[in-house]
Amino acid sequence: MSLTFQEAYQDLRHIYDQTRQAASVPFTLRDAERALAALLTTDNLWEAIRLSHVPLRALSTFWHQLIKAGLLKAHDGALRLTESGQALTQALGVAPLREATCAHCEGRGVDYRTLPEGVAERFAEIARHRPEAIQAYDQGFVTDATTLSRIAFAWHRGDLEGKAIIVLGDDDLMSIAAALTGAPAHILAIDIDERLIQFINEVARQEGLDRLEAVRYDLREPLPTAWLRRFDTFLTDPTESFLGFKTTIERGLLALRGPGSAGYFGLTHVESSYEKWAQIQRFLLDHGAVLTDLIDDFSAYVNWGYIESMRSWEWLPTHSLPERAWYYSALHRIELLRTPDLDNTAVEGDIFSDAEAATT
Ligand code: SPD
Repeated sequence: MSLTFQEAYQDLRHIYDQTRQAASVPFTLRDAERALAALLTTDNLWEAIRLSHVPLRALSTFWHQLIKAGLLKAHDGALRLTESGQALTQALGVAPLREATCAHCEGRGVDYRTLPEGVAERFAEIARHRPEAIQAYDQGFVTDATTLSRIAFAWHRGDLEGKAIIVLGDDDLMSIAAALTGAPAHILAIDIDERLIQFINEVARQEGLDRLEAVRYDLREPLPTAWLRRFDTFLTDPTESFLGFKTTIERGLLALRGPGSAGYFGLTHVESSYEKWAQIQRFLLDHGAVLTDLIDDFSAYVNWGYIESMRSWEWLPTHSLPERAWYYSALHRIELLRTPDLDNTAVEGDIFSDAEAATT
């Protein structure tokens, strides 16, 4: 079967329109192209999510439309383009993806092995005993290599040594990794989860990390006065509903001393479209923060234990548990150019879901 470009484009355009109608979240023709390229690269559903870089809400709807049109088959955790599906991609000129990730740094651009001797090993031993990730707070922690690389990156950028650090939400145990380096002046970890607070404080006591403390705090509450404009650097990896994300970043900005202070956060493709990325970037610029670094796929997440009860499970056209990491986020660094003008008020409502939320 062969198709002209015009015919193929018309078919794709129809599926794209149906997807947009059915999903009612942002989805672009470029997203459709990325999703098709991923399907040409792998037949594993989780790998297709990782490679597509398209929010799962829209991606799963697109797959369903391809299946309806006889272009894709889903079976036993596998997604395979049919002969017609392959003819469509060929006529459109879509090519399989060619990953060119650096094998040594895994694409992060920093080497955590440059951290002082023993830090990585001590961190790995401590992290073995961490609390399980729970769905109630949208937890899902990153690999040890990721946490250590975030700290190496912050050090590399001059945001660690001699600095006062605040970690907003710390299931990734960034506060512990930072403290193990001995570089920061002080580290405060805040989290709503009492299990994490106890764990971090117990580690600080046992390991003699006297510059590290953890305090229970719900980000929906105003930031306590004692933490306002006291820190040089914030580290966080927020839940990605726009409200949850904005609330976390606002608290982080409020905690920073002022111009020259820096913040780090992660943002995914799985739960955030480029429209949401743009909304976040506008918010940051409006509050005096400039984006200085963005490294996609920097953070790799360990598969959490509630895959089958996350909201996107039922969107998938075929079901099998992932066997390797599939959920990644882009590391962002921002720096303040001026003191942000922000309210420090309580936030009401659901901070864990929006139309694009997929893993909560
Ligand atoms: N729900 C499981 C994964 C949650 C990870 N939260 C952080 C997302 C990256 N900003």
